[in-house]
Amino acid sequence: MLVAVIGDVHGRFFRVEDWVTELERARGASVDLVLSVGDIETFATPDDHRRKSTKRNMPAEFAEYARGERAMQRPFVFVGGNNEDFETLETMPDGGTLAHNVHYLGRAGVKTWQGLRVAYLSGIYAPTRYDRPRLAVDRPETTRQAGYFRAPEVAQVRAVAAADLLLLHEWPRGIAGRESAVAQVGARGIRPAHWAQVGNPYAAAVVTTLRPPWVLCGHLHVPHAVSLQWDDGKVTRVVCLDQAARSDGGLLWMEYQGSEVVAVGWGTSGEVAWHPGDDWDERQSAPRIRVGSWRDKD
Ligand SMILES: [Mn+2]
Repeated sequence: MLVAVIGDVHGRFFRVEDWVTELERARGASVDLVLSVGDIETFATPDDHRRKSTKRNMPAEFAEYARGERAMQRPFVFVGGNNEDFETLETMPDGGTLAHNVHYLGRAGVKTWQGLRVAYLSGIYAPTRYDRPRLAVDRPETTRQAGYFRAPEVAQVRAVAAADLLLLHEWPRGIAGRESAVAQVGARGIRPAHWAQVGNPYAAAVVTTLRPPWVLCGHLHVPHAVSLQWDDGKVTRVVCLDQAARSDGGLLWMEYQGSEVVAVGWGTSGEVAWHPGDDWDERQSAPRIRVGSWRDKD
């Protein structure tokens, strides 16, 4: 089974579908599942996109899928980011289908897709909202708060018994510049002075509780790879994806046999970057970084 993972789409659905087609040709296999780390922007009309999106210059390509003029070819399953069509997503806290093959997972929990147990937490952390109730998204001033996760959602995903994958939008704190075999490279798209503040501690707590074999996240638009070794011998491999502007760091593929990952690669070339037994660290992500690409608000 072949799974493609996509970084922040920000409306660029057409190129993402083209990349998946290229990947299928390169691997000689069809992609069974596309997982997205959020900030996809499923606005149903170009006008919605103009009015509601925080990314003014992004294409409103989802409108064609929403109108049924174009169909997503493979199941496309996403976790919410902090830039989304929240008017719609807030009506479906446990997830739902937005167009043929386009599925929102929901705010927090676990769901099984193609036999994989996918744990998920939508949104990013904001200290001013974490312990406050959600507000109705019925005016522009209440849009942004819908992109912040709340304490009960973190508790919900921390209670998940077992997961093959954890899908987040924002990085877990503690992985930028973390000591590793090639620590001097550490997330070099982000200035070392920022490393300690990158990511949020609640996502880190979820990772520590679940200890899943793989964690996938986006938000910062910086590719990064790091392994976490646990005291019980388990290893969690974290993948941070670039936004879907370039496939090199914005697309990752994982080949599964049963629930085991047997090969991983970046981009559409089909070239393998990792096999079981290989290290998973900055050597896999550093060549894909554009220095200085980190922007705070994405
Ligand atoms: Mn984001």
